[in-house]
Amino acid sequence: MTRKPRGPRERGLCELYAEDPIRADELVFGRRCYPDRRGFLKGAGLATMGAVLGAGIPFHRNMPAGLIPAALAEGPEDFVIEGKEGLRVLNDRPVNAETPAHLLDDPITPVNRHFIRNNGIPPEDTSPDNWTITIDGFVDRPLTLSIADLRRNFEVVTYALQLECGGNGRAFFNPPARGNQWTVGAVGCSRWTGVRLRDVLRAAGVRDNVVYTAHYGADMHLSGDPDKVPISRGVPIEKAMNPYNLIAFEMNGGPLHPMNGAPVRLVIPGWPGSCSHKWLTRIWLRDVVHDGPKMTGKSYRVPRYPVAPGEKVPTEDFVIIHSMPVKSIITFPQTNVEVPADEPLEVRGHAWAGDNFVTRLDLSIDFGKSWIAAELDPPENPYAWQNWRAKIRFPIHGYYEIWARATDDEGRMQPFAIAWNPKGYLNNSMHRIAVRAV
Ligand SMILES: Nc1nc2c(c(=O)[nH]1)N[C@H]1C(S)=C(S)[C@@H](COP(=O)(O)O)O[C@H]1N2
Ligand SMILES: [Mo]
Repeated sequence: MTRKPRGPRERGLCELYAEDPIRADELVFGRRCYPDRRGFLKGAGLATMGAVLGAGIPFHRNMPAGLIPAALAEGPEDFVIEGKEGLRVLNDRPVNAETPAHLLDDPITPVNRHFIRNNGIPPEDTSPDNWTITIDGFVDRPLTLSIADLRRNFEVVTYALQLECGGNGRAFFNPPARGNQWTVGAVGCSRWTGVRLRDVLRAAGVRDNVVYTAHYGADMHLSGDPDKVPISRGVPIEKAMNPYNLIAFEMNGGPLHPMNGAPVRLVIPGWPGSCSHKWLTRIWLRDVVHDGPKMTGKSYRVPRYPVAPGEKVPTEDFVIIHSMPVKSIITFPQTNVEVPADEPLEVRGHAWAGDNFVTRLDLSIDFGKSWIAAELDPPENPYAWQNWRAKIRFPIHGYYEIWARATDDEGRMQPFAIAWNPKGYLNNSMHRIAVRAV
């Protein structure tokens, strides 16, 4: 991996805007940042905004006051990870990299475009031959299985499964939340091949008192201390028994990328990505809610009631995140491109909804005044994301934003505003991209 020096971006650009809006404006106008309303819009009237965007804004009357044009919300691409070209690296220790939206255009995410979220240092030896996974705790028959044992003793299945980090979208929180400043690209849907977690747990004999799984892997704590565990999460046993959870040893028909958990990982789709343990070595069945690193405190938890932005919330009022909320992404066109005016253009992307299905996808090009229903495919299998497309015509030349809003089978929609929470999880506000019709 090659890397350029880390800049102030690690703080998050919303944070920079909060602290020094003038300086932030300079950065935004000079480079591209994640602007917040304070600096940009204070002095900028419609004419200035049009000048910055390089186009007039036909639907400017519908623009909500204080709206930051999506044209300015793209991140930099500074680093390269082998086999992950084009990903935007947010951190190199541990390695964290997201995929720009337009590189997620494929119906199934190629290995080189699947995001990476590490909490520790990945193992150096990821050869499958001597790898084993232990199932222990409250089971009738503790098992230690090689990858060959998994293939031999259990039905091998392939599913397209969407995986999203619980912190995807954190970059847009204000006040900012500490942690990786993911924009929209900590999500992917590859085809995973493996055995059902359920089948393996049943073979071990799950005792009646089991309430939770506990996952362990071969990665090392950032401190290098072998007695410390970087992350160990789990799920309620009812969720663990869902037939779409896999112990996966193939990604898109080939080996897993070393950064995505080679040679074998869990994929527990629809819940925060942190449940899908990489470099899997052990599943411990427990009679209490698991309390491993990043299960407790405020990790992967949200307040159990709505809170105002910036509000302090006592730790005991946080609850563990289960299903992820309904969400979508626009993958074509790429944000900030020129498109033809007065001609139909195909706009497309994906939508997903945790344990639920997506039932509709609507698009707006006039800042939410009117909506156009997209054609929405059923998922390839439950827990695959759903592809959608629509033909859109931009009536006159100028600056437009395309907004996408998915609705799930319980009628829940993506909001415009972020439901703020202290750790910056679950931001499912609508994806907005910018285009200039010429
Ligand atoms: N062993 C291990 N598994 C892990 C992690 C980790 O740091 N170590 N990160 C988790 C988190 S927070 C996420 S979002 C997903 C990301 O999976 P990916 O890197 O394959 O995209 O892996 C999860 N599994
Ligand atoms: Mo994550």
